Order: sequence, then structure tokens, then C-alpha cells
Amino acid sequence: MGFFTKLKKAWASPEDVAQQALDEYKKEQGIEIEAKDEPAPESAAPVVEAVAPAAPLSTPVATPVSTPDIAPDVAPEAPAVAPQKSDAAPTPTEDWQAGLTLALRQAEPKLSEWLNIIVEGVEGKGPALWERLAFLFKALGAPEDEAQKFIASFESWLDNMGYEAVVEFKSELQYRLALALELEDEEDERDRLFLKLSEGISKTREQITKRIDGLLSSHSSLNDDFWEEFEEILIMADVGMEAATQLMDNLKDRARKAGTDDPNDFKDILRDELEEIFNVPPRIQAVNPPEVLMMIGVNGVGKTTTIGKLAARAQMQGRKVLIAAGDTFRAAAIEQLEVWAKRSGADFFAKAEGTDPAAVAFEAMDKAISGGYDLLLLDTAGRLQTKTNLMEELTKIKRVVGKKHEGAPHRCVLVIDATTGQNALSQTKLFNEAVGVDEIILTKLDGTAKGGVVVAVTLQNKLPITFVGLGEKIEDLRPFNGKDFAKALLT
Ligand SMILES: Nc1nc2c(ncn2[C@@H]2O[C@H](COP(=O)(O)OP(=O)(O)O)[C@@H](O)[C@H]2O)c(=O)[nH]1
Ligand SMILES: [Mg+2]
Repeated sequence: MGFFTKLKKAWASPEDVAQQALDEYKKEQGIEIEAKDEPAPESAAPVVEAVAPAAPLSTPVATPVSTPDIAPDVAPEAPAVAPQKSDAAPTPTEDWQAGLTLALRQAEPKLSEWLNIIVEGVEGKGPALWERLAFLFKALGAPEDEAQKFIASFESWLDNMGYEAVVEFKSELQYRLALALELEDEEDERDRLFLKLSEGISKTREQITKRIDGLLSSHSSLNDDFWEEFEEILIMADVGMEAATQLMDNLKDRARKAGTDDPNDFKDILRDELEEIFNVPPRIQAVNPPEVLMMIGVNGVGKTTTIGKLAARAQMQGRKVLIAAGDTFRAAAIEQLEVWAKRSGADFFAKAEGTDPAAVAFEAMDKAISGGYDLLLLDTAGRLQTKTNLMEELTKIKRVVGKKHEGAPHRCVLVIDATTGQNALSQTKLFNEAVGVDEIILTKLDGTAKGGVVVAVTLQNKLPITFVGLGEKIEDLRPFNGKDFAKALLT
């Protein structure tokens, strides 16, 4: 069932029970019913900070005429909103529930908007939030035990992650609600991801976009002087000399073809060019499970963290995941990975510190096959001081898993740290030549103004970027979408 069909079904009630009850109550209380002056917006990007206020009972608000068909069917609870006896005041529970009902029905029919309303005034995890979540499930006609199961599982996940405040887990909560309530709205989900991306790359955007804006306002045509200054901006944003030259050639070409030298057209041209650069389709190959993903990259780039994030995603998609500790150099590395396995709910395979990583990979492969796993995530070490050894070690791991399981490793994923700027380029070259890289995951984009390196990496290696890391939390790993990235960067 489509999102809106489901929505209409869940929320539209011919008798409009909730509204009736509320109107009756207001009449009894002598509250005047007046039209809300601000109608619900037709469509808008979700606002995370500015939350639509949940209308408390004492606020006289009537349904805007523009959305008469969105009537929540809060059936079992709703009539209770109207006091049975004229002298009975509503209990606090009835009060917030009626307020929520009204606010929800007036909101744009999007899960993101509803969630804003549900968490309005709630600081963090705890009974208040659970109660409000249960109410949302009920209002949408989901069985009570489903709500309780959802809440229990979410609560234990929060405990595992150590999250307390709503801001830390709101995005994850929306994701889970969309899945649990079958309210996946592609556009809403895209908005959520875009917002996250946009926030994540704000430092880079500030660096690039502010300077581009300055450049555009100080030039009346796309002349040599303009291009020279633009090149400087690219270098500052760590796009790198070679990639900057190539990018500028392409942009000049585009401007010429479009027959414009108007700075007003420049951002559109740049956006189109970036979209094309990022349009490297990931290699898709038929995988005979278990799929094997081998994570490579130098120390500290975020391999272990990213494995944890990927495992959590896969687990949430219902895949059976095994994580193997191929970085046997330090006991702490094994322990760190085990913590991530626990957080994500994946199974964990490790051997003693100092064991040959290829032996770990070999046995993990065995376990993944015999245990019927869908996905094996192989962590590896990244000690660059023993460069030749490292590359030999990685090649050996590839060989042994390939012998055990046809096509494995199916994805050799290079993790690079966006904050290292131009180093990311040399690392990509090194690993690609020595081991062969299928895709790139770019981490720590949130912590850098030098995200321009993503352009260079893509331009020079023609490797797809599949995910970007925008923080240290599980949900901070985002599928990379070049179009969104270009848009987020330039708006
Ligand atoms: N801000 C931020 N930190 C990250 C990201 N990914 C990883 N980190 C942090 O980077 C550090 C090194 O990560 P780790 O996974 O141990 O790197 P490894 O040595 O490659 O396994 C840890 O403190 C992580 O929390 C990211 O996308 N953003
Ligand atoms: Mg590690």
C-alpha cells in the first residue's frame, strides 16, 4: 500500500471522532473555536529544529479548512477526550493526547513532520517518549504489542549505544518507524538523508560556497581573472592541482557549449559537472552468499567504525552478519571491533592477538559459509610503516577467501579519511595498484572543510564512492548520492 493510501486509511474517519470529541469538550469548557491562521504547508523540507508546536487543549485551534480529510482515527482513546460529566476536568494524559492528535492532523502528512510533533518538548529517552510513541502506533492502528516490541528494541539499542538526548537518535528513530509502520515515503527518506548530508558537510560548504558567492558577486563575466580565483578556491578546498585543472577545463567547456559567460549561470554549470563526475555506478555482481566485504585502508581512517555501521545497516535489513577481526596487530583493535559487533547485533569471529590475519580470514570464511551468513565483514590492519608487508598481507587474505568461496571478497572497500586531504589521493593510488579497490567509503566528512578531496578522488580514480561517514554514530554512515552531494555543497 502506498504511503498516502495508508495514511488516508489510517487517519481518515468519516465521523471524525477525535475532532468531534474535542469540539464538544471545548464547547463545555467555553473555549472558542477559531480558524488557525496558518494553514498546513503544501510541501516543505522537513524542519528538524523548528518543530510544529503540539497544540495543547487550552489553545483554541480548529482544523484548517485546507486539510479536512486528514482526520486521525484515534478511536479507542479519543472519545475519552470529551469529559463524561460536565464537572470532570480532563486528566493530563487525555490533555496531551488530544493536543497530539490535533497537532498531528494539522501537520503535513509526512513521518518526519509527525516525529517532530511526537518529540516536541521531550528531551530524551524515557517514559514520556515511550508513551508518545505508543500513542503514535495506536493512532495509526498498529497493535499494542507491536508498539511495545518496537519500544523495547529501540530502548535496548539506545542503551547499547549510550544515546540519551533526542538529537542523538531522532534520525534513527524515524528510520525505524518508517520500517515498522510501513510508512516509507521515498521523498521523506531522501529529505532525511539530505538534511543529514547537508549538516555533515557544512564546513566544506561554508569554505567553498561562501567563497564562490564572493567570487560571483565580484565578477561580471567568466573571464580569466574569474577562473584564476576559482582555481584558488578549489586548491583551498583540497581538490588538488591536477583535479582542479581537469575540473576547470570541463567547466569552461560546459560554459562555452551553453553559450554563456554570465556568473549567474556558474553554479548550475558547476552542479551539473559535479553530478556527472560523481556518476560512477558501483560494480554490481551476482553474489553467491555469503557476500564478503573486505575493509582496507591506513590506520585511523575509520575501518573498524565503518564495519560497525555497515553491520548495523545490514542487520536492520534482516541480513545475518558475521564480523571478523582481521586486524590482529593489537588486542585493543580486536576488542574495539567486538564492541561494534555487540552494538550492531552481528556475530563476531576473532582469534588471538598476533595470529596471521589470513588464517583469521580463512576460518571466518568457513564459519560464514557453514553458519549460513548473508554477509561477512572482514576488518584488516592498516600499519603503513610496513607498507610492503601490509600489501602482501592484504593480497594473501584476498587469495585465501577467494579459494574458499567463489568470487570472494566481492567488495574490496577502501576507507579514506576526508580530513587528510591530498593524502587520500595517494592512499587510493597505492591500495588500488597493490590490492585492487572496488569502491571507496569516505569518512569524517563532518569534521573537515576540505571535503573537496571527494572530487579529486572520484575524478582521478573513477571509483565509486558508496558511503560517506558523517560522524561517529551508527546512523552517521550514509549512502553516497552524487546528485545530493552536489546540491548540498552548492546551496
Ligand atoms: N567525526 C567522525 N569520526 C569518525 C568517522 N569515522 C570514524 N571516526 C573516528 O575515527 C577514529 C578512528 O576510527 P577506527 O574505526 O578505529 O579507524 P581504523 O583504524 O581505520 O579502524 C575513531 O575515533 C572513530 O570514532 C566519521 O565519519 N566521522
Ligand atoms: Mg581498526
